[in-house]
Amino acid sequence: MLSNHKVLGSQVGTTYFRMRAIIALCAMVVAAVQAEAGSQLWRVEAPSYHRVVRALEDDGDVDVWAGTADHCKVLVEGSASTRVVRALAEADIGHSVEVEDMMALVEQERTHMQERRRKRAAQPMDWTSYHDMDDIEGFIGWLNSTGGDLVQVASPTRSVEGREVLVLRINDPSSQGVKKKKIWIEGGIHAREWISPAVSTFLMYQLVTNPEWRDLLKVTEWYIVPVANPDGYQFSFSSQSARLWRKNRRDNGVSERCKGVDLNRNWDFKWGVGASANPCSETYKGVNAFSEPETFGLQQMMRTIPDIDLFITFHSFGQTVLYPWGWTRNAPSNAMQLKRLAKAFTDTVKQTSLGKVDYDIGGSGPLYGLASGATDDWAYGELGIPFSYTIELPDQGTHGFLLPENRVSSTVIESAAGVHCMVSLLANSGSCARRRTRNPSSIRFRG
Ligand code: 0X9
Ligand code: ZN
Repeated sequence: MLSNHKVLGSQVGTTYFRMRAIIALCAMVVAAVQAEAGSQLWRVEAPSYHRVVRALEDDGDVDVWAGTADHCKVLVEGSASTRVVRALAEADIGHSVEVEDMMALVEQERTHMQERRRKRAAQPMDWTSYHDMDDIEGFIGWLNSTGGDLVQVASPTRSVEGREVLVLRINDPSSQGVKKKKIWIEGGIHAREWISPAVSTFLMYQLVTNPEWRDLLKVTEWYIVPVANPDGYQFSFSSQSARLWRKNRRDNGVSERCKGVDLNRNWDFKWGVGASANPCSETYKGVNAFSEPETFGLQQMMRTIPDIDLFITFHSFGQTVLYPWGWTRNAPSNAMQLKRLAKAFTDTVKQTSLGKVDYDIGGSGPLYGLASGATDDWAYGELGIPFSYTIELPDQGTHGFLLPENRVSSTVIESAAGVHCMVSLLANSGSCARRRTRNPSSIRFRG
């Protein structure tokens, strides 16, 4: 299955990178959770950080999907509905039902996907549809053999269910003697956010196959984790009732419904603030920081790479670039620079989408409410990576996690352009470099 003849040398733990033959994943037989009928999306007239909403979330009665300063959107299962109504009424908080039958939307998505699949030629990977772990693993195998010296594949850890958590290093060994900027990209830590692995795999594809990215590769080296939560991701493909799964697949010894740890509450930085101790909650932090093999293994590998310059984790949804901190509302010391680099992303996306896709920028704590144990805070606070972001990909809530497949290609293209600009600016090379040659037509002559 794995051979060792393409081993990365000095600065990274050598056991990590191994030539990887294309292997089919062993089909995991998963006992599907039957989501209760009657899951609804509610608008609640209080922010997500309101005491009552927080308590309901901690108890696993609601799953907070989005929010502003005056309201939030929460998913409520049929069986929890009476409890939620009572708790909101007692606190005099209004609510209304926005989506009567969430499962009907999931079913609609599935039907569309099946129709598209029937029409399309047998094609293992593309960015006009979503792909499960089999397809992604196959694609990584293909990239590894196509990319030659540019690509190395590491498997620093296995998931709870035994899947490999893969990391691709993309580096041009022919350009030596340059101090390269190091970029770590994380995708798919939340299972249901399918657009995230799509963007991460597209970035790999661009770096390896697109000549326009070659100049950037002379001055940068990349580490890309396409799916940090492979068990949860694969599970979310397994049935309609599993489509909205967020956590990993840890058996917490409670019930099928209460499986899983939120891997984005499990990193060891101010672990526990704004996260739940209840296994049934969507934001369950685990029994201790780094209790999960997925997060533990990834942090171990990240620590072996000195001086990472930029960290990005792709999530959805919300169209927002978030920078630290998430554990406090205080601004980080280099907030100005963080905002500036974030703007390179958002401006480029706006331009590439011809004005259609507009992102917000802000601190995680102030914009999304306090939540600790996320990768971005750990990367920034523990590793000292100066530029650390969570990018909440489209949309702004129309489809939410169920972003239609016909939005995949535009989203990956716009996001890749945004990342290209950020990295060009950081490495001072390429499309967004600081010292750009002036466009002669923009030079004005007097007289
Ligand atoms: O809550 C999260 O984990 C992220 N949002 S999501 O809707 N994709 O689940 C935001 C994480 C922001 N970062 C920190 N809170 N540190
Ligand atoms: Zn997420």
